[in-house]
Amino acid sequence: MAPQVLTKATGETTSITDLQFYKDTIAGLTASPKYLNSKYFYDAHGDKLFQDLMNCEEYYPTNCEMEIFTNQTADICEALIGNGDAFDLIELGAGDATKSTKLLKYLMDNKADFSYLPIDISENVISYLNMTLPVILPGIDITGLNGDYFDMLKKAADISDKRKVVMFLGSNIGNMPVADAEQFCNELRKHLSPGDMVLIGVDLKKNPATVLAAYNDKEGITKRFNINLLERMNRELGANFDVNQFDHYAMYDPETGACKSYLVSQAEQRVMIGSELISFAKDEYIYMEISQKYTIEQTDEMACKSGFKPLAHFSDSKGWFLDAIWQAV
Ligand code: AVJ
Repeated sequence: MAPQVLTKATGETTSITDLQFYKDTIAGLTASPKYLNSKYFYDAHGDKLFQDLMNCEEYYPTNCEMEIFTNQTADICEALIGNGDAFDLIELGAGDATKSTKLLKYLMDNKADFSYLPIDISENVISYLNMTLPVILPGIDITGLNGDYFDMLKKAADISDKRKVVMFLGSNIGNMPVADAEQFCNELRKHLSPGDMVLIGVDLKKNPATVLAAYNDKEGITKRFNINLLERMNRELGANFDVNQFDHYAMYDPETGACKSYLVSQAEQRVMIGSELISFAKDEYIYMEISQKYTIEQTDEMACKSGFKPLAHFSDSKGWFLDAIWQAV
């Protein structure tokens, strides 16, 4: 994207490489109540903080899904291979692909006929994968795509007409409220053909204290992860947030399965973003992220409602996380 020049109130200029980030930020911070989109957490700093989170004691989803992919690799892969027709293995939000590498290795070892197309919103992630995966998995056919999921899915369909297997792991689906998740599954189905598959990772409802602890870790990594978005605005949009004036608040509602994160203004304060003045009252919050939890039954329902048939369920030994295979009907 061509850099855009933003003139600040002071007359100084900053160049903005991501105009959509700017527009979404202003829309969210001028709304009432204020909100930001958690998809912007993942710049290079955010990627690193998420790595730290995955290694932190309370954050269980990654370990659970890793256990599933480690102990049930063959069953999962054989289901995806099906009758053996060539396929495009597309991964939405690939991250560092640690989990999918388990599957990719099995597929390579068993000479499955597939191409791997990781899609990620982070350019940083895609260039990393394009560079490192061919070293870890010599001979892998990989084409990393940097951009929005559905734009890149369209591109993937243009590249080849092979059958598609779409992976959406790590409970990334949880970053949408339920209605949006249903809408997302409908949209995903529209980009696929009958027989195509989805491998989706979903964090399950469980002891509320366990869920809350994962989003309210003692070390404060989740807090830094949220605060990083304000720092990213300072870096990329020339904003002047004093991040010490914000605290992190996480909550989990076991009835709805919604786990939400907020940043709360510790004082009455004003922030400039370009020429835009944003005022915060003391205790005013910014709604930062939802991490929705489901029951297995709810995920089956979501599949059926959006034109898929649930084919298989894979769970970890604690029953905390689900990887499901859905087939487009
Ligand atoms: C990467 C979206 C699955 O919601 O659990 C971790 C991101 N946020 N801690 C999640 C996250 C706070 C994570 N996902």
